[in-house]
Formats: sequence, C-alpha cells, structure tokens
Amino acid sequence: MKKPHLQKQDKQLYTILKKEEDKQQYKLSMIASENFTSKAVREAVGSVFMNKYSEGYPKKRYYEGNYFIDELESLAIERAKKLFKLPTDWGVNVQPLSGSPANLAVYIALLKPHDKIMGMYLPDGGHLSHGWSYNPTPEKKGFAPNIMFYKGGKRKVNVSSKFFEAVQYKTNPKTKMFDYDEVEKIAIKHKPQLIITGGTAYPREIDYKRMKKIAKKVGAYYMADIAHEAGLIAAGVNKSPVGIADIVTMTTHKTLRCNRGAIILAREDLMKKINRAIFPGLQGGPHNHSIAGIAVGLKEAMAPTFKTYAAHIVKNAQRLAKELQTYGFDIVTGGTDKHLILVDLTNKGIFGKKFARALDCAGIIINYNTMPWETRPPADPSALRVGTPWITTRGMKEKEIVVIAKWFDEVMKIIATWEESKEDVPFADFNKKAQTSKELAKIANEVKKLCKQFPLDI
Ligand code: DSN
Repeated sequence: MKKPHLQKQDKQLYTILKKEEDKQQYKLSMIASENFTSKAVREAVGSVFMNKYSEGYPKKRYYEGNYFIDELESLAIERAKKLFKLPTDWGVNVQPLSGSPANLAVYIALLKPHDKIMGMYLPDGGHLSHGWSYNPTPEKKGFAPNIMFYKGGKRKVNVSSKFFEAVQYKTNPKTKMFDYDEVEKIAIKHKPQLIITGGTAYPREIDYKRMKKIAKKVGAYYMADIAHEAGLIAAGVNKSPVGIADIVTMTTHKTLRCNRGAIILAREDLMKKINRAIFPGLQGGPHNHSIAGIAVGLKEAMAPTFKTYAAHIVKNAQRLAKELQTYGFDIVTGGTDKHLILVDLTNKGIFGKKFARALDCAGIIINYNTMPWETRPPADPSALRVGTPWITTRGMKEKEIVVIAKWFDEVMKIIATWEESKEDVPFADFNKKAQTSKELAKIANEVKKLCKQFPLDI
C-alpha cells in the first residue's frame, strides 16, 4: 500500500513501518494466532470510520450523525449471522475490542462477582481470560501435579480470577486430550456457574455437545471461546458450537483473517444482557474502523475460496506434524485437527525459548509454549506452538511444508552443537550466538528466497 503522506510527514515512524513490512514479507510467520489481512480489510481499517463516536447500538445511539455507522454495524452483524449460520433466536455483538474484553463482558453479563467459572488449565492450552492464577513459589511453579483439576494460585494475574472464583480442568495425562468424564466429575464437584472451552494451544477438536451436556447437568452456562478456530468453523472444516453452546466468543484476526477485534454470538435472551455489559458496562465508543474491517473480512470468509483456504490450513498443519515426526520431533497428541501443532522438545534437550530464538534468526517466527502436564516455567517452557494460517495465506502447500520441516531440523541440529550438555549455555550467550550464526543466517536467506516466491500483497 502506498503511504506517501506518512513517508513525507513522519520519516521516523515510516522507517519503523517499512522494517516491519519487510520482516513480514521476508520471514515466515508461524505463530498460530497470526494471519495476514487483505488490502481491502486494511483499507477499511484505515478509513474515516475511525473518526466517529457512536456509543450505543444501531438506531439507539447517544451521538448524532450515526446513520452510516448504523448501516455499517448492521451489515457486520448480518454477515456474522450468515457466516456462522446463526439460529433465528441468536444475536451478535461486533463491538468487543478484542477477545479478553469479549469474554469479560460475558462474565459481567451472566455472573455475579465471586461466582465460579471453570475453564481449561492454561498450561494445557487454555487462555488467561478463562480464570488463570498461579503460585509464585518456585517449588510449586503455579502448576498442579498429579491431579486433574487446578484450584488456582495466590497470584490472581487476570481479572477473570480476581473477580470470579476459578477452577480449571486439565487434559488426560496420557493422551493429553480432553477427558470428558473427568471434566464432568470436576463440574459436579465444583458446581461452576459458567463452563468454558477453547484457548490457545489445544490441537484437537472439542466435543461441544458433550460439554453442553455437562454444563446442563450442573446448571451452568456453557461458553465456547473459538478465537483460534473461528475461520475453520466458518469454513465448515471444524465443527461449530453455534446452537449448542449458550454463548460463543471469538477474536477475528486469527484463522478468520480479519483485522483485530472480537465477536460474541449468543441466544437473544443472553445477548440482551451481553450487549448491556459491553456498553455501557465495559466499553465506550466502538472502534468503527475495526468493525468496518471485520465486515469486509467476514464477506471474504463467505467466498468459496475461503473454504479451500481453511481446508489447506489444516492439511498443511497435519503434513507439518508428520514431517517433523520423521525428524524425531514429538508432536503432542500425535497430530492435529486444526491450524496448530504443539512440539514437545523434551527429547531434544533444548527447549522452546532457545529453539524459538534460533528459528527467528533463521527467518521463521514462532512462539515457545507450555504443553499439557508442563513442568517448566511459562517463560521457558518445554514446547513450541507452530501454526499454518499465515503461510497458507501466502499460498504455501505441502511441498513448501516439507522444506520448512527440514529447516526446523537443521536449526535444531545447529544449536545442538552449541550445547555440550543439557542447557549449559546461558540464554544471553545463546542469543548472541544465534544472532551472529552464519549457519542460521544461511537458512534465513533460503527462507527469504521462498518468501519471494510467495509474496504478501503489502
Ligand atoms: N495471544 C493469543 C494467542 O497467541 O493465542 C491469545 O490471546
């Protein structure tokens, strides 16, 4: 996109922007929660819609001059209804600023302070906003060994654990997958008012019907947070919780490939309360330029090409899991149903933080991650989370995945020569070494060549 004004008016910022553009163009982003939006989405986000205040909802605003904003918001709502095949008695809110505020709005709408919420244990793949808290003491590290649920720690780091009581269910220690019988037992024991599924690093599909049954049994609402899978669900590649869960929340900028923002779907009776919780409960004026970008992205997601795209995200992730396994990488749960895989690095003896740093120096951007039954601290955990939404947007397919997996192996082999015994190089030294490594720079150069064959429409 041409930015003549910025270049003339603010060279300093323009230079930073150009560097970010070049990095996005010439490195591979494999962060599972990231994607690359179309020019049309970016044009809408950068539009004059950002100049308008519009507290309230269509036709019920507290400022004049909102006739076109009403049209815009109604269009975004209609498109969300169509894309996610909403039952007629369900409604939509497109105003949440992002995923955590969307979830918080649901809690504020449906719960009283100190009511109990039950979500997935964060290190197993849950989300901070699903009630996370931990214990700062080194011997406990915030984790809950040997039991299937977690009652939380003293450090209430998220508002969801500060204002509500939280209990969290874990995955099965053997399969690292949902153990629905255990989840049911925990729900019966703790009687939460709200049960939550979804999160950031769970590679398998969730049985929404079973979860709804469990919630019903204990008289809880059931909220499915589909932030990561929204695009896959919209495309019909993953199953949908719409019409099963009581509430569905999502961010819009991951597999759904819109700009940053969030959407809440719920039965109309609940949506009335949720609307009030968003405004005036939690937010002021909606970010109309974000809603405009989301409306454009939702239209893009209705096109048949988006279905093919979403199917390819999953194919690429599944192929990547298989290829990495041939290089001796352990894949948590043995594979994936979605856009992400979790690589358990325990057998390699070099963990997520160092491997992610080295991969970045080799042109592949990724994030280190905790994994089910994690024993290491979240700032230096055992695993790597790898996602395929962005590289699939570039048009990469299985052929490129094979090459990418080979690079993972090469990078691991290079850094393994730096460590004589497990973890003996301090991180600062490791980082210096990675940044000046000719071998990693050589791979980065190959990555750049591949990226040039699959350019982003910047
Ligand atoms: N930060 C997002 C992710 O990476 O999954 C979740 O909020």
